[in-house]
Amino acid sequence: MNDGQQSVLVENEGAVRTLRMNRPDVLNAFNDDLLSSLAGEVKAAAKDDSVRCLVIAAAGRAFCAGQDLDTVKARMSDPQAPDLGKHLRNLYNPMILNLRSMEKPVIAAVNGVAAGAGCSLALACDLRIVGTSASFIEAFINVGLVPDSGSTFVLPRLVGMARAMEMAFTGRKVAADEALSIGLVNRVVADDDLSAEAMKLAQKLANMPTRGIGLTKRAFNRAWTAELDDQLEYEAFLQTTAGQTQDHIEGVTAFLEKRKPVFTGR
Ligand code: T3D
Repeated sequence: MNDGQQSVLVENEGAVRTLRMNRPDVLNAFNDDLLSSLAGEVKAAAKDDSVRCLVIAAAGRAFCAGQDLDTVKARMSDPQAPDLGKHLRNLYNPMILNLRSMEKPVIAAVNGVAAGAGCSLALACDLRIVGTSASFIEAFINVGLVPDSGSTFVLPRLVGMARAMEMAFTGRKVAADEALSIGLVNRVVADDDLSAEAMKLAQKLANMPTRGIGLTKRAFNRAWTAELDDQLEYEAFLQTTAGQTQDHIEGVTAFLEKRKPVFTGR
């Protein structure tokens, strides 16, 4: 059910696509409609070459309160409903993998609370620019669950194992200033400036060498589990590809001609 409104609003501005979660009355909690729509739009943006930067944002006073607990309660009394693991495999996991693997930058523009899978969603993005109202809660434990949708993978890599465990064990709220100080977010701005600042960053990234950013993202993704010698070889492998892009030629030529480069993403 979509509550009679579009659960994800799709906005295009130049080569930037914004996907805005739109269930503000329940702080954008994920029912299946919101989740499958968002997952579908993430996949579409990944495939669409005209999109050179993706922004995940939200309507209303919060980013996302995670899984809709009304639907969880309903599933508890339905013997035909998928178990929690199946639900993750069917809906959340493909979306998280698409965010991590798409070869273009993804920005989370976070206002208000990002809790549970909403926190994981923000963590799965490449960069997080947040309003002063933003907060992050690994809320899973508050309902007896395990952090999912990639939180156990990304969170310790961003903030270290001790902080990640404390957040996951206690389910406490981490406010924007603390999130910045522990490396959970990239930048904090005034709430009123969030959309404009996120768009400014997105437009900048959308006009950078998209192939180069995509290959860089591939390298960082792999570095999370690689050994140094393998990673050095992988960098060399990727550089062969980057060295054959039009944007590489344009970047070098523009520098030598003392003008600003015009990157096309190819
Ligand atoms: O099978 C699977 O899918 C497993 C996957 C699980 C992944 C998960 O995400 S588990 C974690 C689920 N999320 C939570 O446990 C968070 C629950 N919400 C909260 O703790 C609080 O709402 C917040 C800390 C996020 C915000 O608090 P506050 O005081 O700012 O707002 P509020 O008053 O609690 O919420 C406002 C409304 O949104 C309220 O509705 P009402 O009373 O105005 O009609 C509240 O019920 C609703 N809401 C908030 N979160 C959820 C929600 N409704 C359904 N599900 C929610 N998660």
